[in-house]
Amino acid sequence: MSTTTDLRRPHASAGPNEKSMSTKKGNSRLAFHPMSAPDFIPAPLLRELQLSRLKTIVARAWERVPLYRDRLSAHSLTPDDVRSLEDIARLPFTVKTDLRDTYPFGLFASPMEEIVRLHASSGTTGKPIVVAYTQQDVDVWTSVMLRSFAVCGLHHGDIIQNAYGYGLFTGGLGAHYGAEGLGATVIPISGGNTDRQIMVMRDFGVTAVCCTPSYFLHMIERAGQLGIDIRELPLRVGVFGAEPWTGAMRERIEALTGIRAFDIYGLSEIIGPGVAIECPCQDGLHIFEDHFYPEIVDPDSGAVLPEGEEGELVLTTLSKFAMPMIRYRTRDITALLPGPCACGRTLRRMKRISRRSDDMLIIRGVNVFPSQVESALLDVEGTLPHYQIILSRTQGLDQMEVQVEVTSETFSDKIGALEQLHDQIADAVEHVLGIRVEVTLVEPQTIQRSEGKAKRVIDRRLQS
Ligand code: DLL
Repeated sequence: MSTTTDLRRPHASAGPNEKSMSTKKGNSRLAFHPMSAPDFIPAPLLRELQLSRLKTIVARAWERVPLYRDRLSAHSLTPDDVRSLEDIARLPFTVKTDLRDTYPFGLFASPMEEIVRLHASSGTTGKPIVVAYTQQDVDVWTSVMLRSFAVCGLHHGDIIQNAYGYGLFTGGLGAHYGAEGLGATVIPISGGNTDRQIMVMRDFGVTAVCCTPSYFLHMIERAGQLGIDIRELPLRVGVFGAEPWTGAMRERIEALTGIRAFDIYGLSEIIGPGVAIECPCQDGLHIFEDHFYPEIVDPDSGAVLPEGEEGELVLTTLSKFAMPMIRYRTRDITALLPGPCACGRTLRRMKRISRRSDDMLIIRGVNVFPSQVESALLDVEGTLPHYQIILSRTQGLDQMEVQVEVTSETFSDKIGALEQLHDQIADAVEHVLGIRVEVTLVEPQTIQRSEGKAKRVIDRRLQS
């Protein structure tokens, strides 16, 4: 198949809804980047490309990684059993503990001389997981990040403040290479030192910022304290990800700053950021399916679910050489959205990820996700969406407390107003969760700010 020629010829223009790229801060230029051509690849061609890449990657994993060979053999499979894309459902899953059990290099399919980069992601417990890249893998990563930025309407001439952490975390370097590949000007500021972030944003004429949504919220707040209104700055795009955030949080961010806020998704095991990105239609995230094959499975049975149904995202890397991942269980809950997107991209979309299957808290028998609390809080005026969930256990019974920061104006109001706000929040949370939980209003600036992924839950149940 002559994919190269086809992939490089854009056969569709940026879709009709892309005019919605105009923000209060003016229009984005919609130059088409040639690297974005695969975003518009016709579905039959894409399926052909995926199958040929899948065959190659399964054969590579079989030949070079004992864990994959053993697992396929245990299912009486060989790479020759992959004859169609549907056959992927016959392959065994890979899970996070496989990376831990083979720590540090047991899943590598390339010799160290061919590996040009290692990243690692620390879990809450135990050893980190280590991921590897050949030069070709880094190039693929750069290309999907470049395409992600292009989808957000960024191009050369943009000044991108990259406040994702640089280091073992994939966010910093992933975004960095993609932005440079695009020809934009990158400011590799990394996370932290919020006052300096705001000074740079203002003084350098930054047009786009990359960081976690919770950190951007903190920047907005700090800018306000420093007397800087982000609406007055040239900033027009935010590329936010690495943690769950709700649609309501996006609306709040956009309303406070006048920028367009895009959701970007990825995970170290698959490549880092750049697995999927929202387009200006803001109706789901397009998955870069030419490199990552998505399935949705029932988190309990592992059965593949039909399009539109919510379940656990399973991803297979189609082009990763150093560390192929076959049917990796992400634990992230989403659904593949049916139908084409108005933007004209043919890449399938997934719903934004609001939760992980392992984020679920069970409080007095009721399933609770932190994102449900966030959406309830965003419905109530007078709070900042800075919150934390504290779990404890009294006499064997689980207790959940939601600590919520109120705005300084509300805090200085009369006691009566605070009581009213407290009851409003308690009602809103009860409405969403179905159980009454303790709500505590706390003074502005009391909940610790994150410079990366926010820590929403403090679980003291085992200490109580
Ligand atoms: O967080 C990679 C990344 C960096 C993505 C910068 C986006 C931007 P990990 O540290 O391995 O990698 O964490 C991956 O973070 O399985 C999700 O649970 C969560 N996550 C990442 N992006 C999103 C998002 C990076 N947009 C884990 N929405 C994933 C919700 C997200 N959760």
